[in-house]
Amino acid sequence: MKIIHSPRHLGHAGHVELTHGRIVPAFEKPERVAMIMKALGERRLGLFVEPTAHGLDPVRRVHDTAYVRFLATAWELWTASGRDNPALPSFWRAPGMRDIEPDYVDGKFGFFSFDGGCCIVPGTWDAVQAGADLALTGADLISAGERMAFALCRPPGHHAQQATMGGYCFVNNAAVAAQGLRDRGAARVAVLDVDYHHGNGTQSIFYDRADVLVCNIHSDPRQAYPYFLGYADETGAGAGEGFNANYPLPKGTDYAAWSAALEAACARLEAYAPDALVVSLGVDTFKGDPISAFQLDSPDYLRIGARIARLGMPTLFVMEGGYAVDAIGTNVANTLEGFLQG
Ligand code: SP5
Ligand code: ZN
Repeated sequence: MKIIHSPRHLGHAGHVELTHGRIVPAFEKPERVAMIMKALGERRLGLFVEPTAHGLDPVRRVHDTAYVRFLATAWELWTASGRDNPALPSFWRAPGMRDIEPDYVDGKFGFFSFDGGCCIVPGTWDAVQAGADLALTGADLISAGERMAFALCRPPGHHAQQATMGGYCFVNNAAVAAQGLRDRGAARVAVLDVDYHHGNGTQSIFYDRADVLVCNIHSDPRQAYPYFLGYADETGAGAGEGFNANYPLPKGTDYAAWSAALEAACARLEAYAPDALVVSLGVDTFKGDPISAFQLDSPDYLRIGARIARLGMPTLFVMEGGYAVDAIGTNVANTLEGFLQG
């Protein structure tokens, strides 16, 4: 297995988030990657490789041009407005308001975000671009015939929509990879999102398409972030009707109930028979996660990996959430080892 990584994620550091009505140090921090690399290295689970540059065209295949322009210039605009602290939005659009990108930077931050989880610091955009390159390098490997690969993306991506950042996510790495696989000749691609939080961005990007099946297992939006998407009745629209599947689960869900949802998702994936599978791998389903409320334990991730392997599909794992830093390495390594042995 190739583990695609880059030190450029380190530029996205020292940032904050809006949580519990307070500005706090971000849960999504650089140590997450260090712990994963350490566990994967110690267990000799694969070969570490760096990405090749793919530019921004493949990012624009799933994100609006104006949004990509905003991300590329956000820090520059922020400092030009006289501030040098980590940048966060304070204003958001609501239904009924105009769909016009404002000129002033604070308006742009609100226009292109849906929460206070996406803080921009000087190195954020470089880290985000590197993340997209990791995902695309993973797509290259799978297209070239590898059975599996792991793109160790940071920051994560699955909450990022066509023109909106949120939930620590700026560019939707899994969506970039899925589209990249399509563009490399896969007729059908599936995304399986096992992060604790619903992957609203990935769902939204592919919602009206039949060529990318999106399956999400996550905490019920009635109780959990991102609150406004992820219900079971969201099954796709237009040509995409029937090609989105949500499995919302209550807070406190343990592996018995979680794995039943995985079984249901696997049945959908098998029926779809894609040419490639992208797994949005969040391990914030872990019982010790500081911002989540499922009850999975570390050995459960071995079973998850093995079950996904049994699908028999060329599989690209893309890193998403997981905030119990002490356990994140074990949980990610278990998932990948479970796959390799399964
Ligand atoms: C990629 C990813 O996992 N993003 C997650 C973004 C979550 N942001 C909102 C979290 C709200 C947490 N509330 C915590 C209550 C725990 N005491
Ligand atoms: Zn998450």
